[in-house]
Amino acid sequence: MFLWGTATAAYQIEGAATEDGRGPSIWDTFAHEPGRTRDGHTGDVACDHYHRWREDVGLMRDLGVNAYRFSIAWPRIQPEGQGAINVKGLDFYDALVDGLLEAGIQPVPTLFHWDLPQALQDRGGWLNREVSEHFADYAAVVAERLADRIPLWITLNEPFVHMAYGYAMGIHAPGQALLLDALPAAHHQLLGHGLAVRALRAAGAGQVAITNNCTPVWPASDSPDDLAAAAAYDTLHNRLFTDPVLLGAYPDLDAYGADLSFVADGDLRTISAPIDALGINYYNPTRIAAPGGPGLPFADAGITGYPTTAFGWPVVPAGLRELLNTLKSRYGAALPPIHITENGCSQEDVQGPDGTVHDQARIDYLSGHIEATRQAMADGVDVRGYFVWSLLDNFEWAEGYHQRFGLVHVDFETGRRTPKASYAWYREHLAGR
Ligand code: IFM
Repeated sequence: MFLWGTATAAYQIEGAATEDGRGPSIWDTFAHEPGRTRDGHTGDVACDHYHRWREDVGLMRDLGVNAYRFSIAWPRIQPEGQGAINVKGLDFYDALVDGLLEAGIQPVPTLFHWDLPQALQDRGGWLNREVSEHFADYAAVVAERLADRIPLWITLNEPFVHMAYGYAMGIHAPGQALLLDALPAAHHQLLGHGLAVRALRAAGAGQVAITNNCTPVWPASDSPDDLAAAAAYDTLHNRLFTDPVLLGAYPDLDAYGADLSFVADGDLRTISAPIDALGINYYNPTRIAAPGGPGLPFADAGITGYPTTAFGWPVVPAGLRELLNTLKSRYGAALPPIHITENGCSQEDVQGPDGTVHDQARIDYLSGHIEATRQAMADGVDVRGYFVWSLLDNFEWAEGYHQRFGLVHVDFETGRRTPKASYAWYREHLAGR
């Protein structure tokens, strides 16, 4: 059965940041530091999904999706990131999973969507190899409770973005700007993934996947310098997180002069434990030129000539077909079935007098990308699912509540949910299948 779903993440929607024993995460800390997020927004309340989850499951049931990708907040399960288990945290997700199944919706949990327990950050976060082992222990705790009802697990969400924005550039939590010294945070996330795959299997989990955020990389010209820069960027953004998982080897990182001494014997064997699916989050391609000076071996050349989202991201549905075909040719038989675990756009949504948002641009975005997925499947790419980002308008990280991605409008003062025109469009699309 093809999975048609929506996706969310814990810190972006749950709120209830200090309730029922939840410990602080790096995002609680970061968002409360002055100047870190736009207008000082935090996820303290967010969409209040922790209290309103039944209503949200009802919205999905009426929408007609057969799957829901959500994330589990590690600090709800282990407030200190290791050791003591908070049973109320497990109870919350247990009830959510049962509620979804009763509504005919397959639960697809992600174990880590960036909300690392602060106590582990205090020990270095993902720069510390030990965190990989704590992650596997946490995965086992969750799976022991839920594995009997979960068809598909996702270990990590977008380890590239977490490393690049969180550890290299300081735009996301934990707010470190280490540039290439952030690379151990890539390796330890991947090691955590591999150890978690083992732990999930031992706990009787069904299918296991990892979700990467991938981008087709377009060289700004055919000049050898631009081609080399594009290859270097492709290595950092795409291959660094997928080659070790699917091929058991890091790509050539010479362009970065990287010192990989943090890779221990046996790590790549652990990281490349077989997985059942690859999650792909696609938003847009990236155009890359040679750098104008010293520093990183690439420069973002920007893309013009396409419509843009409220974030300014170019809307290029054909990029998704290109990406899926590139993955197929790059990894061949090593490529497992793919789920598009996120795809969607922020728009300048305006509520009409009746409360409805007529978000035609979002409808165009989604229909274009679903068509691109269909074309890639016709090309021979094995795609098994498509999840819209996002069910609800939510906390968009450093942008706070300013970027709205939802099929459902959320009034962040009252928590009121109002389905948008795109919700009605997706419902019709699903009903037609
Ligand atoms: O909101 C994020 C999500 O958490 C991860 N993928 C991209 C989305 C839009 O920026």
